Amino acid sequence: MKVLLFCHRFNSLSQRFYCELSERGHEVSIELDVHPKLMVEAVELYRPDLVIAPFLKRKIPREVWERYPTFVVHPGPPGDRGPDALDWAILRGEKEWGVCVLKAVEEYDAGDIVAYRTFPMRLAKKSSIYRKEVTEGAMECLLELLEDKVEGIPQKEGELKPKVGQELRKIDWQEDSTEHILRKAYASEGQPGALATLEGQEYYIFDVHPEEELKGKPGELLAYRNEAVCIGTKDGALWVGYMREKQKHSIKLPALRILPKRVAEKLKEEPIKPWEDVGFKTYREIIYKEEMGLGLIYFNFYNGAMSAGQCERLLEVVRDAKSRPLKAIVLLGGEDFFSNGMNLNTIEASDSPADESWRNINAMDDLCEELLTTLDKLTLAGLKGNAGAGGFFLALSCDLIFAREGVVLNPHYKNIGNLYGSEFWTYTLPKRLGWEGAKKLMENRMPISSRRAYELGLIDGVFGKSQEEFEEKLKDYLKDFVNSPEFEGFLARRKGEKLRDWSLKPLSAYREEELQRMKLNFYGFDTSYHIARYYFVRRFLPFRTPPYLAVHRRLA
Ligand code: COA
Ligand code: THG
Repeated sequence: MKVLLFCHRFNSLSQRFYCELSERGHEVSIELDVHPKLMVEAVELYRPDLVIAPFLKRKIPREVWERYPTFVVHPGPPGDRGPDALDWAILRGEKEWGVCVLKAVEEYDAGDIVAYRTFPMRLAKKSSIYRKEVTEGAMECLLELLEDKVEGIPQKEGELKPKVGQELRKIDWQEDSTEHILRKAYASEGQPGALATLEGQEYYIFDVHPEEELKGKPGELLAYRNEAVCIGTKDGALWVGYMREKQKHSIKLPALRILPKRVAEKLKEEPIKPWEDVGFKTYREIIYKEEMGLGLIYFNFYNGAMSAGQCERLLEVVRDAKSRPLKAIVLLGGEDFFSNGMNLNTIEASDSPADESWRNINAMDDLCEELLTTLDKLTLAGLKGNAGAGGFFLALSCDLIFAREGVVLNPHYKNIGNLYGSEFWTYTLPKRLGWEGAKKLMENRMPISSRRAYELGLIDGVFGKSQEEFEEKLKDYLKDFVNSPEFEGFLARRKGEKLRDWSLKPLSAYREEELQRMKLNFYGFDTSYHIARYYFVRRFLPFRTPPYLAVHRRLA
């Protein structure tokens, strides 16, 4: 079939739909929501068998849904309608929620329901519910839709819920309990953020975590840890990891970088070491655990973006693990993302983005080098969530890579202004795919599923539907493997192979060659990287669908 996807942005759900459809043999093209006229033009150019809107805010014109079978994904159960479905569900404390695929009609979300799933709600960030429960549910609905045995059921009578305004999201430090503040912030996570007043100034807050030890006056800044700040509430305290200034198109940054210097400087540090086992809820950036000879490293960096400082902190933990009596070092990334590579936001906000890019990529490379040169232990990356660009190649610098089913990978650097890329990809990628295969993958610039990556030989295994199942299976496999008779032989062969490779061409030569090309991206005449990053971090919407997404526009 020819499937056209309408998206507000080519976000994680749209990418998952793209992978699952194209890998099942369908031809998929994408039209971003730029203007209703262009949506009509897109179907006329492409003449699709099916139109699906996985993530769309604007109305699909009548000319489209009258002539082509057209379906929308709504992140709510039957009977629910409107633009901020998950936001309402979190604010109202719904116990059960869902996702529907419905037929597009004139009225928003009022068409027949062709498939739906329900799930128990967690008290969690909107973006987390969206990336896990909603995405998995929507995928199952999509597969039902493709099987074509679907009989629509009429959407229940229900009024269209309006958008959630800032009056419901805004934090009232005097009145709101910690739980209420968490709900407001969770319901607003990702976009648009919840407004909060700190030291007389209003900010949008993100990446909010509960705190069970520290206490302080409501709205009072109490401490910092890494670059997050702890704030008192009327019944306790909480942590804010990221903030954004109030004006439009400001950049989300670690909280400590947004607060005025005079405020930040007065805060006292409340550090926790990665290996410390605290028995209460609080904010942790990197957690290190040991289990039966395995060194497990978790790093929950917001949006998977790794600033130079975060790379350095992670490097230190990897170095410590290397010196421990372990069989394996296991990188487990964060919950929503494994990693998305260097942090474009902190780069953009620095005094010299070119210098900061250089610092960040070198910090990423130091981390990869430390992993690559681990010869007496197994290194392994376990991808519970998505990975892209340098974040994927960070995983590739480990001996083995396993991923959860349904993970979406962007194993290339093309999407931010044609970066050449580093992280030793010129060493690790051709080893797995050969030079031809590596080149093809790098030039493709579209996402692929973990399953496809496994078929290509890019990763070593795919299993587990949920993150819990994935992590459990991964640990079980590893505990067997590191104690099996084959293990020492595996390590010895791996070591021999690496040393042979590096006697032909030293690892440092790969790094230098890549960084020479990156230097041109950062400091050269072609400014595409700086321009692409400028628009990316400010979340500007595209003013046209790029031809690499819109197959129909390429043919035309
Ligand atoms: N450096 C810095 N930032 C990076 C990065 C890097 N290297 N790599 C990725 N990121 C950031 C992106 O900027 C983006 O940030 P943002 O959250 O501030 O926009 C984020 O990582 C990943 O975003 P994306 O892939 O676009 O989104 P998503 O699909 O994973 O989730 C949601 C975003 C959940 C907020 C959004 O899709 C949503 O609101 N969904 C609900 C939709 C809904 O309710 N629809 C109803 C019908 S209208
Ligand atoms: N039918 C058609 N187009 C659609 C949907 C549909 N486009 C996507 C849409 N479903 C997804 N769901 C919604 C539901 C409500 C709103 C947006 C997307 C909504 N939006 C405006 C707002 O944000 O305030 C309302 C103003 C406007 O219409 O411009 O309410 O089922 N054909």
